[in-house]
Amino acid sequence: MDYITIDTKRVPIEGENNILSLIRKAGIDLPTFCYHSELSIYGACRMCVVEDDRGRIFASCSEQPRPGMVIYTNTKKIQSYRRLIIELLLSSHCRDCTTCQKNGKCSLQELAYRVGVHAVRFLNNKKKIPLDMSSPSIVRDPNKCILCGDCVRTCDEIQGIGAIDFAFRGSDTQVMPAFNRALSETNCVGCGQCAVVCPTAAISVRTNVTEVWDAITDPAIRVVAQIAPAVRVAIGESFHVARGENSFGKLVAALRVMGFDEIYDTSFAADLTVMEESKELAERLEKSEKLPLFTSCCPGWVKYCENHYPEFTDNISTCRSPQGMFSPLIKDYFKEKDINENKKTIMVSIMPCTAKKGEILRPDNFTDGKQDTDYVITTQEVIRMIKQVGIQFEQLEEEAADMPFAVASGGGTIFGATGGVTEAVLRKLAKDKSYQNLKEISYIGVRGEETVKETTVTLGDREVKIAVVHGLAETGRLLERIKAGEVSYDFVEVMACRRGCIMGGGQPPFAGDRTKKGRMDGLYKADVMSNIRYPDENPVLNHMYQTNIKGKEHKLFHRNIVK
Ligand code: HC1
Ligand code: SF4
Repeated sequence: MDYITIDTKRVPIEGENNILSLIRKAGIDLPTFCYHSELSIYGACRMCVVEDDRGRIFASCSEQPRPGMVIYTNTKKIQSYRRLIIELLLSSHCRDCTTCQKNGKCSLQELAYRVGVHAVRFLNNKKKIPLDMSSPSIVRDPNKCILCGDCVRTCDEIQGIGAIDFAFRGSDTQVMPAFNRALSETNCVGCGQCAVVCPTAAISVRTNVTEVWDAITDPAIRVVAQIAPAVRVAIGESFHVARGENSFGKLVAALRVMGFDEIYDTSFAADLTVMEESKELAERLEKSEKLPLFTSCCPGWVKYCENHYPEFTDNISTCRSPQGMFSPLIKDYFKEKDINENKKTIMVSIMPCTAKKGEILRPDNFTDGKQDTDYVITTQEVIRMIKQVGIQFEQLEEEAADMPFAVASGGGTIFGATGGVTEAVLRKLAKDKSYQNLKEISYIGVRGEETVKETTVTLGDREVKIAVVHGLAETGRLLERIKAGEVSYDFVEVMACRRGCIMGGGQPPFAGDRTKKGRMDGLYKADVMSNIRYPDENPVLNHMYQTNIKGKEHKLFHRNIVK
C-alpha cells in the first residue's frame, strides 16, 4: 500500500483524491471555507494550505496525494499564512457579530478564534450594501460574504438552478443574481441549500420568530403548531441529544412550555396525503392520462418544475402538501370553537424546509381565498426560541401531541426521507396489509441515498413503473431523459433537497456524513416503533373521512388550479 506522511504520521492512500481528505483521515480537522465533499473543488479560500518537506506551500484540497510525500499542517509559515487570510477577510467583513443571525455558528468567527486573530490591522472602507429581503425563504447580506463560492456551486451543481453567481472583478467582486436583480425575480426556488453551506450569514434563513412570539403572547389567539416529520430527528443535534434520535416528545414538551395551545403531528396530514394521492394515481392509471404522476409535497420541486419544465406541471399531483392540507383542516376543525370562545386560530408550521415559507403564500394553496398556514418556522428558528426561553431541552420529559391529530402512521413519518412518500403510497395500495408485506415493500428499492432509484410493482393487472429522485440538478437530468423517451414512469417522487427533508435548508447545519445517515435511520426507527404502519389504517383519519371532512376533500386538500 502507498503512504504519505502527515506531520509525524504515516497515512495510507486508499482512493482519496486530495491531500485534505488524508489529513482529515489522520484526525486533523484542517479548517476550510470552500471545500465540500459533494461540490467541485474550488481552492479559493486557501485555508487548507499545508507545507511540504521542500518548503512549498499549497492548498491541500486541490492537490492529489503522491506516495512518499511529506506534509506539514502546522508550521510557523502556515500559522501566519492562515492568520493573514482571516485578517484580510475580516477587514472587509461587516463585524456586527453580537446581533448576527449566525452568531455562535459562524465559521469565520470560529476560525478567527481558532487561528488566533485577536485584532484586525486593516480598515474596512467598503460601503454598506443593502440586504436582499425579497425572498420569503432566505435573506442575502452581501456585507457578510467571504466569496468562498459555496452557495454558487451548490445552486448550480446540486440544484441545477444557477440563481446566483460572481459579478464584478477584484475587490468589487460580489455574489448576486444576474443583473443584481432581487432573488424573488430570479428562478430561485427557496430551497435554502445555499444557506446551509454559507459559512457566515451572507445567506441565511428568513426568520418569522417575532411574529410567532406575538401570536403566542396574545390571549385572543389560539396558536396551533404542526411538527413536520424530519424535524424530530434533527433538532436534538443542537441540544446534545444523540444523532438521529427521535426528539418529537421533547419538542412537544418544549412547545407547551413556550405557550403553544395545540401541538399536532404533520405525519397525520402525510397519511391524508397518501390517501388523496393514491386515489389520484389510481384514477390516472385507469384513464392512462397525465402520467407520470409527480408528487407535489415539495414546494422547491413544484417551483422548479414551473420555472424550468412547464410542460410537466399538469403531471404534478393536484394534492396540496401535508402542511398545505393540515392547516385548512385544523382551521375548519376549530371554526365553531373560535366563534364560541371569541378566538382566532393561527397555524404555525415547524418545518425543516425554507421553501415551505413560500408555499404558504401561493394562492393555489389558499382556502376560500385565505392563506391557511400563518407562519412557517424552521427547525433552526424553533431551536432559537427554545434557547431564548432557556428550556433545558435535553432534560425535558417527553410528552405526547394533542388529540385528535396526534395519531399518525409510520408511513406518514418516513415522508421526511427520500423514498418515504413512495413507500407510504405503496403501503396504501397494497392489498396485503401484513407485517411481512411491510418488510417486502421496504426492500423494493426506494430507500437509501442513491440519487435516482427505480422500481416496478404490480397493481392489479398492471406493471407500475416508479422513480424516486432527490436534488434538483438530478431531477432536471431525469426529466430530460423522460422527454427524450429514454425512460418512462407512472409515478415519480421528487424532493428538491438531497436525501429529502431531513436535509432541508432549515435544519441545523450538519457536521459531515454521519448526521445525514443518522437522521435517515432515525425516521425508519420511528416507523418501526409506530403502532400503525399503514397510512390507510389510521383510525382517526378514517373516522374523519366518514364525518367532518366528508365532502370537503377537494376544497381543503387539493390545489385550486386556475387555467
Ligand atoms: Fe417534508 Fe412533507 S415530508 S415536505 O419533506 O410531505 O418540509 O419533514 O413536512 O408538507 O409530512 C418538509 C418533512 C414535510 C410536507 C410532510
Ligand atoms: Fe439557489 Fe436554492 Fe439558494 Fe435559491 S435558495 S439561490 S435556488 S440554492
